[in-house]
Amino acid sequence: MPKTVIITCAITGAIHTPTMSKYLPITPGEIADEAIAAAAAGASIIHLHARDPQDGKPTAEADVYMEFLPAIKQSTDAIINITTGGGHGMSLTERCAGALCARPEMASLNMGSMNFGLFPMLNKQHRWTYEWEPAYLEMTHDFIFKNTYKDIEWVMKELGEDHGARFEFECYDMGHLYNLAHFVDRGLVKPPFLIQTIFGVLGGIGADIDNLTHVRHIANKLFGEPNYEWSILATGRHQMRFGATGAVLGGNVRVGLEDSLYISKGRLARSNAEQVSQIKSIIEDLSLEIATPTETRERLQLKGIHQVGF
Ligand code: KMH
Ligand code: ZN
Repeated sequence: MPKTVIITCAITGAIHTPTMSKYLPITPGEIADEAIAAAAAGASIIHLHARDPQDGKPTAEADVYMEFLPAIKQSTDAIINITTGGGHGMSLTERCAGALCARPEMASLNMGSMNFGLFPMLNKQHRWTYEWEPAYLEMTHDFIFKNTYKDIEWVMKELGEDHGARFEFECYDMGHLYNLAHFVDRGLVKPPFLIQTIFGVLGGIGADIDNLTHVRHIANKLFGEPNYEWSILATGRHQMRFGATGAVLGGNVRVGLEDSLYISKGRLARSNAEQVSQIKSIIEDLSLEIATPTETRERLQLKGIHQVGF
């Protein structure tokens, strides 16, 4: 029997800006509503960032996270996964402030330093609602998303060892898989690993299906099932095609407005739940089943909803 497919939904992220889509959730209330609806639609993991409620800029304020986390916990049994990637331009401690305060079951962990180019999106828009938006995108022309070995070790210690969080290992390129294997060799992280392989970020591996199969092949060699759960996310228009192909190849899938604002060519997704419903029906049309939060917790050996700090 094929395994059930774990759907992660990344609700708002720090890549898109408010002018790009009126459906991008900004305020704590919007983020909570979108997360609850995505969970009801079939997502068992909810990946979260926070935004300044006034202007939608990614924020590091733990207080803002605390305005939406309890509501999501009360209304769903989905697993809450908090970013340690934060927003572009934040320091590592700023990036981790929400996760350190909330001590979630899961947190993201970015597996290498890299270029992370958002500036091509400047060409898609001519009028911006907020001044920070074009400046934020432009800044990525000369920006390194810094995740040194020391940074990664710090997150592993502060969140993993000290608070029992398990990680969504964000791997944007082949080298990131080898970085994870290095930490496994040193005994700093233990299986099972949720390895989120990411395609289509400018600065990471491209959204070519040959890369998808190659990544799977190398991950099997480095980690081998059942030591890891493979998950796939692709940006923008590649989102559903990669999700569907990944599911066929035995993977789990991430969708959400963090990664793509669209539901089909030229059509903005009206909600995160719309993307979750779409990938769920693709999965079910393939005669596969989606995982429940209970199954996901068991497979990833998570500490449980009662062990969090919110
Ligand atoms: N904010 C991006 C630079 C994560 O959540 O850990 C990367 C990111 C990944 O959002
Ligand atoms: Zn994220």
